[in-house]
Amino acid sequence: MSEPQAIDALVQEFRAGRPRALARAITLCEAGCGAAVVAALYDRAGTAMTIGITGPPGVGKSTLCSGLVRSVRTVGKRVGVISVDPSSPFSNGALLGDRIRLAEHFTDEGVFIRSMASRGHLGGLAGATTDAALLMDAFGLDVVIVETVGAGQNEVEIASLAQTVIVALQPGSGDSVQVLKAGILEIADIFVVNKADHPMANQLRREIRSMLQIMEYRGWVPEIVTTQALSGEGIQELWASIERHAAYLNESGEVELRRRTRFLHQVRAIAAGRIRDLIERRVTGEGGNGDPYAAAERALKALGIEE
Ligand SMILES: Nc1nc2c(ncn2[C@@H]2O[C@H](COP(=O)(O)OP(=O)(O)O)[C@@H](O)[C@H]2O)c(=O)[nH]1
Ligand SMILES: [Mg+2]
Repeated sequence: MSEPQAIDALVQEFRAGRPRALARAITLCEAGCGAAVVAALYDRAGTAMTIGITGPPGVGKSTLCSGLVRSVRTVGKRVGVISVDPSSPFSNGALLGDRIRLAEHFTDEGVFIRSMASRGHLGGLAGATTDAALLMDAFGLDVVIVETVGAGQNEVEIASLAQTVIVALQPGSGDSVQVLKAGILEIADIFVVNKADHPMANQLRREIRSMLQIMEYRGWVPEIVTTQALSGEGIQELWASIERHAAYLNESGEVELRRRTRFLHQVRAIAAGRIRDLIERRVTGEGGNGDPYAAAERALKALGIEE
């Protein structure tokens, strides 16, 4: 089979609803070869509810995911989960944790679980993860949840990927204030204070609330939900909060704004990734000698980019 034929066959299987085709399509995107598949399936996407869960390692993101999956499944909807491996020294442990926490859903045909490395072809979440979320949407999954460790760039990127961003924090960790400062306040739609069985849970709630008071929100003001993900306590409230936020997005028309922002972000990431690759190849070819400004100028000129 030629490559276009193979893509056609894959797209057909995907349209027929075969989970294997979804898995293979995502693998292609991870390898940086997903453009044709995404192009063929793009018009099917746009109906899924997309939820991002971010926060420091160990706060209970995967356990929350698992609880949310349960909530979604009880109303008979199909759900996809993408766990993003931060490619850090934590990564193996984190990935294993994600899989253990989600284990009860592995045999459920209405649940599609995928772990991914965040350093894909295009770098960051913007590449393969965005494609994977889009493909799950196009596959007809009703809800897509993306779990990422809040480290650096990811927080901001998750905001352009998900309609509803959940920031999970845990009491007594001391890093909550640090986390709150690092651009999180701007992107969180819902704060989860997990591990409410911890004695400092109320203090964390207060900390978050006072931070929120400093912000000037227009429209949606982030809600704070307290959970014990392990026992399932508060998960219903979290789901209710997610639904309120979704309703707000629809009623206010902000859903369209977010969709456009996401589109722009994707286009920029894809184009920037291509340019980066081309420049890298060129500079490597030159051997990397001499004045870097002049070398950059030559590389841009070779790409036909001039100011
Ligand atoms: N005490 C307590 N532990 C929890 C709770 N939720 C999750 N955990 C535990 O916290 C640890 C990290 O959870 P995990 O979901 O893997 O965190 P992640 O790294 O943010 O995905 C696991 O041992 C969980 O069992 C909770 O509500 N209370
Ligand atoms: Mg996890």
